[in-house]
Amino acid sequence: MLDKELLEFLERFFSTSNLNKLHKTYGGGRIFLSPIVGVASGNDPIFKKFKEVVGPEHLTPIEMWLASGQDSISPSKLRIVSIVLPFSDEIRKGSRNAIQLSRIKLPAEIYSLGRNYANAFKAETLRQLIKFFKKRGYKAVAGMLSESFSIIAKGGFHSTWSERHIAFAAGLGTFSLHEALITDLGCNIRLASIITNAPFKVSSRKTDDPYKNCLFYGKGICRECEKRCPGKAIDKNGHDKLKCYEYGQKIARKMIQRIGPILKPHKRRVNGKLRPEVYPVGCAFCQFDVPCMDKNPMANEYQ
Ligand code: B12
Ligand code: SF4
Ligand code: SF4
Repeated sequence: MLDKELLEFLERFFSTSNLNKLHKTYGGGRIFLSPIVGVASGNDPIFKKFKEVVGPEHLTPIEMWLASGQDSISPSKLRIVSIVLPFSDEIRKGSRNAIQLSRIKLPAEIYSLGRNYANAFKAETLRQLIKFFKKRGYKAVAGMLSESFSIIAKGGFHSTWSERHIAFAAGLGTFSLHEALITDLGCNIRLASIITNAPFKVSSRKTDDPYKNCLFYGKGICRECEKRCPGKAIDKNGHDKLKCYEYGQKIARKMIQRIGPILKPHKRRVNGKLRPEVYPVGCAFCQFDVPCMDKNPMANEYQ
């Protein structure tokens, strides 16, 4: 019953919120299509494993719950609802209009705008969900909104709450050659999550193999993401976060000159400290027009 109410609530919010709309100069259409959700249990041992595979700073759900000011509770009573936000077909089609400058390839402006507006919409979705739970007598906290959330930049990048790992725990998908999570709705998505004491049914994880949904790891074929990456950040050994970050910075410098006045600012905490506002505009060539863009290309292997 609660599961149904949650999905209806999200469906309504996604279709009515003005924050889920592009700027009118770009047609004012939807940024995200309808979401899907998965649920993990707070006592799933995988959350302890994440301290090894993400980093020791990565918080378990109970640690994030307590760090966000909630009272003590048995981890088995916590549920972590992970949400997949798929980009609209309009943005996916529009992404074919990449911009080739003399020295750099920029994503289509419509993608950069959608990616930039995504942060405000995700944050508002989580604030509305906290109210949704409160109204029904439950408590909820969102890692992304917590002061305990920080990106950790030490040589590479990780964080105290990795949405892809949370989504993996909730059975929504697996990692891949380009490192994005490939879900049933593909990899061209964004992710958010919320921790609650509401008694949701836990979703079953269809696989414990962290790379099952990628054609390269599953069948040794594809590597389309590698071909499409203008930052040379992907090869057969995986994704180079530093090269990816540096290419993204180059894009940001050029894209802000083009669409800066309609971008929204975003505040990030890095290594525990709030940084000055930034205007994220993304890149994501590796996620467009690839076999895993809007589906799980290994779905047949699950039967
Ligand atoms: C830091 C960061 C970055 C960094 C580093 C990215 C990275 N891969 O970690 C940089 C700046 C490079 C980056 C770039 C981008 N990012 Co980013 N980023 C983040 C952030 C803030 C934290 C990521 C994090 O904590 N990583 C942790 C590290 C450890 O993850 P990892 O190295 O990939 O983990 C590997 C190991 O754990 C390994 N593994 C080994 N053994 C085992 C065992 C088990 C059991 C498991 C489960 C895994 C596992 O599998 C993983 C993959 O190889 C998240 C937001 C969030 N709070 O989660 C967004 C996020 C990951 N980014 C996202 C996106 C969309 C992007 C971009 C496309 C940019 C853009 N918006 O246009 C690019 C794409 C880069 C890419 N190809 O992945 C999305 C991902 C959506 C998706 N489909 O997965 C996120 C989740 C943001 C969001 N809220 O939606 N990002
Ligand atoms: S494009 Fe192909 S190789 Fe790259 S992540 Fe997707 S399925 Fe894997
Ligand atoms: S986000 Fe851009 S630079 Fe990073 S891996 Fe994807 S295509 Fe390459």
